[in-house]
Amino acid sequence: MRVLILGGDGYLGWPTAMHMSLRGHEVCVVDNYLRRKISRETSSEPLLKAPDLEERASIFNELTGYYIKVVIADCSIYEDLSALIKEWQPDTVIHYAEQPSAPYSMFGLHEARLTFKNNLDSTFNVIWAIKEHAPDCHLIKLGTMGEYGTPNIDIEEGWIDIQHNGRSEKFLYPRQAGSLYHTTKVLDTDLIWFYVRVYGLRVTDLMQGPVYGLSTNEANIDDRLLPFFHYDDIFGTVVNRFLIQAIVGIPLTVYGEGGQTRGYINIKDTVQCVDLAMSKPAESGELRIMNQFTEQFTVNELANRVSRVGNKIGLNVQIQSLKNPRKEAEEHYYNAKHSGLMELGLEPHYMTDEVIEGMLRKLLNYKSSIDVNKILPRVTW
Ligand code: USQ
Repeated sequence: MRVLILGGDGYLGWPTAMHMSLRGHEVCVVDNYLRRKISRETSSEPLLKAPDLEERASIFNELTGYYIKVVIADCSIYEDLSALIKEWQPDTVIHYAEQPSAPYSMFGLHEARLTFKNNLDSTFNVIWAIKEHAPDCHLIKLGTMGEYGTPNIDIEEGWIDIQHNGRSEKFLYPRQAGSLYHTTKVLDTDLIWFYVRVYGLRVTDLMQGPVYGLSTNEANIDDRLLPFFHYDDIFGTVVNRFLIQAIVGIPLTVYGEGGQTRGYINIKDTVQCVDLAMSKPAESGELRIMNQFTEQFTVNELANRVSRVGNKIGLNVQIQSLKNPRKEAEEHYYNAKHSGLMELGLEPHYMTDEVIEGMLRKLLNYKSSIDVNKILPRVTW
């Protein structure tokens, strides 16, 4: 297949590109280095400096013989994206080209506007470019479990049947996000659903929970191919942050009561899920929504696991509750369905003690690169 990956430089985009290329697909990645730029601007650089996208692709080519085409372009500029889709005629577009951080989106007006414009414009442009130039192409879009928030009822996979005054109808599951970033994903879903209804596009929207992990099978080939690993308060997700805190001896930063429950996924499974969605595409006129996580934990459970494993291997791991910098429920009901991807054949990599130990041991090699000033939360809302 011809696969176009938007946001191909990112934490998920780059490993996906390598995976698809090694599977024999023809892969083109697009990125405008926005993530690198705003990481620098907020002093939130990743643990290891990654070569730029062209260098990454050429290292990958030297080591594997496989070729990834690189285009440096901004998906929020319609003319650029549309010309690429017209010329390249992808069978699948994987859309990761969004600003992914909740704290960044809540930093201030500039960051909020950037998130809003970038995320909505990119999604709008990809929909239009596909509709105009490749209407049969399958769009795989990364949504987030955070679109649903933490409702006091079970979370379905995207859709819910509602009975009202003796009649029934199927609707998008109600959404109530907890940050502007998450809200842009809600708006994306509505936009996509509108265009699917009107123009019969084929779309899979993957509602992903927080991702963790340093590497994938493909990135293990060489350290220069590793995805970005953020542990800062803005781009670092909670598990990756706890791992780093365990290594440098900063008490694990549990926000508030720590009863916040989320569905977590190993980065290896993100790549696997996207591959499965691509191999079994949505029908024309279908918005297929699947919840992309493999197991759910509270923040306290995560902290206890990391601390138990860290202490077992000789680290001195403490846990400390900080005043929650976010407005979110700290004790709540949470039961989210996630059978769609399992039915497609997902074989999960669960967060076992061995997996946590493996990540800690690998990160210990980079201990001297950790900047302890990047850890405590700076953004509140
Ligand atoms: N948390 C802590 N301590 C920390 C960091 C986070 O207790 O040091 C808590 C947060 O308050 C939250 C939970 O851990 O309750 C998850 O936080 P997170 O920073 O790992 O995840 P979040 O901000 O929700 O966003 C991340 C990704 C985003 C993705 C989302 C999936 O950055 O791109 O969409 O995970 S989800 O959370 O399901 O919406």
